[in-house]
Order: sequence, then structure tokens, then C-alpha cells
Amino acid sequence: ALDQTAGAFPHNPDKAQEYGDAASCPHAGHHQAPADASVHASTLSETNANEKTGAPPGAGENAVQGGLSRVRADDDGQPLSTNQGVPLADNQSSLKAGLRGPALLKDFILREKITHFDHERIPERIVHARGSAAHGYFEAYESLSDLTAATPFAEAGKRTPVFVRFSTVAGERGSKDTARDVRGFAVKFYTDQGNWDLVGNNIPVFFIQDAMKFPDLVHAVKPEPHHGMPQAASAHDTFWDFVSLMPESTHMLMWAMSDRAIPRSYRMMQGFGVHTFRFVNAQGESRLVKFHWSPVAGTHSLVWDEAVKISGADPDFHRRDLWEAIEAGEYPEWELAVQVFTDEDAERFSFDVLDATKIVPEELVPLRPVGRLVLDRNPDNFFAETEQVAFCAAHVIPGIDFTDDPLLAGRIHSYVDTQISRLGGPNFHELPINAPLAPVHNNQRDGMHRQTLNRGRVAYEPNSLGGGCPFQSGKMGFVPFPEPVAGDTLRGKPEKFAEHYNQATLFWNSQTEFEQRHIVDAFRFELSKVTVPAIRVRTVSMLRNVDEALAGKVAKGLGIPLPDPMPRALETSPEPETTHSPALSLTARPGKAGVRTRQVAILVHEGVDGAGVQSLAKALAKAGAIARLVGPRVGPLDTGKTRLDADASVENSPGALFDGVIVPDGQIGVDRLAADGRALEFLRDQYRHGKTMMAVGAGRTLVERADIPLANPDDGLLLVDAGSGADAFLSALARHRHPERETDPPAV
Ligand code: HDD
Repeated sequence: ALDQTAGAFPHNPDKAQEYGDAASCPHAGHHQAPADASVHASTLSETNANEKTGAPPGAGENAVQGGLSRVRADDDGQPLSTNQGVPLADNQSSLKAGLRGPALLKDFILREKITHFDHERIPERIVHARGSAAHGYFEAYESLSDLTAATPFAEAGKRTPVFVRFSTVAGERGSKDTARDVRGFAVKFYTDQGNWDLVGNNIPVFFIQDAMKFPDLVHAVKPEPHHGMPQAASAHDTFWDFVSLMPESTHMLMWAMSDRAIPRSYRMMQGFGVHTFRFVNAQGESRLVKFHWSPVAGTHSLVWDEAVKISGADPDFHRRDLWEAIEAGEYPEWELAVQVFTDEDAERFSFDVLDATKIVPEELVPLRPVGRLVLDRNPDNFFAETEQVAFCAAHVIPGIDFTDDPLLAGRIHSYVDTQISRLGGPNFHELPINAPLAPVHNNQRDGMHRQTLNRGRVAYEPNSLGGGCPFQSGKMGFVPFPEPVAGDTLRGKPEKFAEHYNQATLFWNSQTEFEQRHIVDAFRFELSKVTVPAIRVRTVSMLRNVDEALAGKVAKGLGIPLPDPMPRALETSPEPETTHSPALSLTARPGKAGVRTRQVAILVHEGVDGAGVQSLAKALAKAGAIARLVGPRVGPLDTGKTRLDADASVENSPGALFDGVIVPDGQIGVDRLAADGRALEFLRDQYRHGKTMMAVGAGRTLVERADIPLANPDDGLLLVDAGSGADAFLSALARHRHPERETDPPAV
């Protein structure tokens, strides 16, 4: 029998295991081979083993395994060859009859190269096409074996390798990172009992309650089918037409119109499993569970004007940020917390936990931290890993089970199905990035692109010719939670699913003033892009059921009278347990990273105080912030005694890309900067976006020239004397943003 005691499970004390010997063979006790393996497993060619075929796999070993090392390729010091390994003499010219003559059909080298190139693209994901990923590990804080048999939670300190992909939803593969959109947060755990994929989002609820509506939702938000516009945007008629006819989307719309939908970084957003899942322990007892990832760096967002400008200045803003942080050793980290409750608790809630448009407020069920996720390695190859990774909501392991959430039900089907066309067949699980580290043994065979060389004559079960292998593991395997089922076969929804507004109101009530302002602005912006007036009116009528002030402000912003509230499905709504949940505000989640990895521009020109710039840059670096010298152009600048090397320019790196700015002292340099409209625009954007700004000595002139009001400077606008200010700047920067200076319309 398999040894299932917690301590006997192999650990993954670090990610190196992914490539090491430990990963290339099954762990002792995880597979029981037939008593005499040679009788059943050997083939006639065994004795002819050579370098290519290798030694026969050891007892119970799976050929697909071996981590990623077996497929890594390095070309260092190697000659060019064809795909058949034939050395290439000349990679410059096609084969011709005479130097000016026709190219020849027999040029198999040219044809192989072009043919491969012609097929280098695969279909992009129908949703979540644009994304970025990284490797890392999950580490459990403590054993959760009383709650779940899921092996990543087996004991304190246990590490499970993971691959995590973040994404936008609506945009195509090459679209901008900073679109207003939900972000995917998909985690593949390579556990020692198989792969578990927690395929979540950065928003804890969803637009719809039933998978039946998913294709409609996606068709509505994607570019409109007649002209293919707009790209990566929900601000258009079809999206708002659909959601305003689907009041169940109201709660999600509140989140999607909040700053949550424009995160500052993938490293600075929460993640949620969204659905209610089940934990099942070794005794078969079950609790309901919700999964929450919280970033150690805090949950931070952009503001809309900034997101728009970043999308022009650096469409790869989030991809670059994730990549650079990991390369710099600033490993992004999240804490996993669970909300655990019983079926009886769930019965009592005013909402249905099977309804993915609802959260379980933290006031009802507190969060219990259970482990941490660390991303510490960038992929070697974007296509082979980030593009070919196949997440699947159906991938669960013993200890984790589904609930009857009707949105989840559709997902359990959809993901494998979509990979079959996206990745070209049923063997996508053999791609190195998808292959589990746990052994795979079954009688599934053949199909497109099959890698495994299944040995022996037996491909069925039961069998006697293979010694009965591979065999069922009974209770040691995945046993579904025996949830009782009752009821007629019908299409419909449970009663509590009909309440659509309580939690939208809860979200609105829990936002601070500036967050509410941003929500109003986002509705106004999005609906202003809608061309059919009736759709605007319908949306505002829906918002009247959330909050009168919200609806009033949006109506005013659109220049329309307040319509009647949309009729509710329920005459009397159930009383919500809570009407205010502070945890729903971004301001409740500052994180612990302070200024680490924050990007600060120091504007430089010939004639600024070079020594002052250097000492500020040093102080920033010491605190873990990243100082960039932004000049009129890149390259060395003479500042008198010191020479500064500008690594960015006001042309290639405008103000929206930075978390803060410093204008150094030195009148001559500052005057030169003031003559450059881009430097003034840089400061205006920094001001408008609520960034931390500091002017040292004569640097003040530049701020004045940019028409930034200095009469009552807020905490994020510092005017200091030469040689001071570094500490004040750093503590203002740690506040992320200074929304108190915002006005509508912006003053600057
Ligand atoms: Fe989905 C991809 C998350 C509802 C069908 N989904 C996809 C990805 C994420 C999510 C993060 C990208 C995975 C990656 O990085 O490769 N999806 C969600 C969440 C949902 C949700 C949190 C609601 C709670 N999805 C949902 C429904 C369906 C799908 C209801 C279909 C019935 N999702 C898919 C898909 C995708 C996908 C079509 C596209 C590419 C892929 O799967 O691999 O199967």
C-alpha cells in the first residue's frame, strides 16, 4: 500500500528539486511495482539500449518526469544544425541554380526553416490571452491535516513547487498590460499527489452566476465582431448592453470600476479562488473553504489617467515589473489565507455560497493565514512555459473538492477542452511545464504529439498480463466528497441567487472617499464611450439599487436625469449581515514592503547639483527604492565636479512610469530642464497622479514652471533645502499615493 503518513511525503525544501534527481524518479513508496518488474516491463529491445534510448526506466518511473532539466537547451559553443541534427554549412542564402538564378525545390534546409517558422504561432487563449508567469514555491505555515488531506498543507515548512501566471482577461496576446480589466491569478501546485490548479482572479467575485452565460459575457466584452474594436477595453456598447441586462453583474462591476482593475503591479494585487471549495480530511470530513492570496508588497493600484498613459509609454509595464523584480532578487510574495466554515454556517448566511457573485465577508468568517507563496525564478522560455502552461479548474488533488457552484461546474469542463485546440491534442499534460512531478501511470495512450514511450503489451485494466498494474489505489486516491444530491432535473437558480445588490452596496460603503470618487469616474468614463443612450440609462437605473449618491453622480457625469431604479427580482431583500467591511478598501492593505522596488525618477540635466543627486540616489537605494536618473537624453551629463549618467530620458520614460520624482538643486540645470516641455509634463503627470514629489533648493523653480500649486502643499509634495529631505521623501513614498490633492476635473 502507499505510505500516506504526512511525514513520509517527499518535501520540496527548495525549487532545485524541480530539476534534481529527486524529481526525475518517483519517491520511495509512491508506486508499487510488480514483484518482478523484468517479467512484465522488459521488451526485446531492452538489451539494445544506447545513448539515445537510455537505460530502461527504473521500477515505476515515468518517462515524462524529470522536471524541466531534460528539455533545457543551451546553444553555447554549438554549431548550427537542422532539426534532424544535420550540421549547417551556410545559413545565409538559399540554394540556387546560378547566383542570379532560381531557388531550388530540393533546398530542404530552406524549406525546413520556413515551414517551421510558418507554424510558430498557436491559437491564443480565448480569455486571459495576455499574461506573464514565474516559478516559485508554496510553503505551509502549519499542518492543516485536521481540515484537509491536501499534501501542500501536510506539515509546517513543507514546500511545494508552483508556477503562477497572471493575466488580463479581455485583451489579445499583444495588448497592453494596464487595461481596466480583471487580472487572472492562476497557481499550479506541483504536489506529490498530482497537480492542483487554483485558477483564480484578483477580484473575489465574478460577473455571472452560471457557466451558461460565460460565452455571452466574453462575446460582449471582446472587440465587437463587425469591426474588431475596441482592444482590451470594456468601455463599449456590447459590454454595457450585456451587463446592464444582467443585474447579477452589479457587484462585480463595482470591483471592476474600482482601482482594483488597474493594479500597480502583478506583485501588488490580491488573488482569490472565487468559488467556495471543499477541504476534505483523511477521515472524509469536509468543510467549505475560500482561498485568499494577499501580497506582502501591499495591494496598490494605478489611477486611470496614469494607466492610460502607461499603456502608451510601456505596454509591458506589468510584465517588465514582474520580470525585473525577480531578476533583482526582490521575490514577490503572497500570504495564503483561508476562510473555513461548515455547511451549516453557509445555510445561515443571507447569501448563497454557491453564488460566485458573492463574497463571504471577513466579518462573518475571519481569514486564517496558512502559508506563503514566493516567486523566485523567471521562466527560461516564454513560449515553452508561459504560453504552453495549461491551467485547469478541474485539477484538484485528494483533500480539495468542488462545490456545486454552477459557474465552477462549467469551468470543470472548459479548461481541458480549450487546451485540446489551443495546444493541439490530448497530450498537453506531457509538455514539460504541465507535467506533474508526481508519477503518472494509466492506460491513456497515443494521440497527437505523444511523448511517453509506454512499455509493455498491456494498456487496459483489469489485467493479469501486467501483474494487475497500474492498479487502483482505493481510499489512498482521489475520493470525491459524498455530497448528497436531491431535486428535480431542471434549469433555474436557487432563491438567494436573486439578490444582486446587497454586496455591491457593501463594497461601495466600504470604500474611502477617493476610492468612491474613482468608481464614479470609471462608470462615467466607460459609459461615456457607450453610444446608445438607453444602455447608459439602464446602467444608471441599476446603480440606483446600489447607492443613490453613486447613481446621482454617474448620471450627472453623463448629463442625464436620474432614471427610475431597475426593478428588483426580489420584493424584499434578505437583511445583510454586515453593511461595512473595512477589509474591502485598498487602504486597508498597505503591505510590509514600504518603498522597496518603488521606481523614483531624479530629473537631471547639465548644471544640476551632481553631488546632491548622487547622495539622494544612494539614500533611495539604501532603503530599497530604485533611483533612475532621467535626463534630456540618455548618457553622461556634465554637472561640474561630478558626472551623472542618465539611464532614462524624459522622451523614453515619461512621468507616469514612476512612483515618485525628485527635482535636484542647481539653478542652471533646473532652468535647462524648465525649457523642455517634456520635463514640465513629467511633473504635471506626477502631480495629477498623486505621486510623491520633492524639489530640492532651486528645483522648486521647475515645479512652479509646471504650474503646480504650491500654496498648501500636501504630504506628498516636499520643498526642501539642499542636503535634506531624503527621509521625508521616503516616508511619503511609502504611502504609495496622495489622493488628497485630487480634484475633479484635475487642476493640473
Ligand atoms: Fe476562466 C482561462 C480564471 C470563469 C473558461 N480563467 C482562465 C485563466 C484564469 C481564469 C486565471 C487563465 C489561466 C492561464 O493563465 O492560463 N475563469 C477564471 C475565474 C473564473 C473563470 C476566476 C470565475 C470564477 N472561465 C470561467 C468560466 C469558463 C472559463 C465560467 C467557462 C465555462 N477560462 C476559461 C477557458 C480558459 C480560461 C476558456 C481560456 C484559456 C484557458 O482556459 O486555458 O477555459
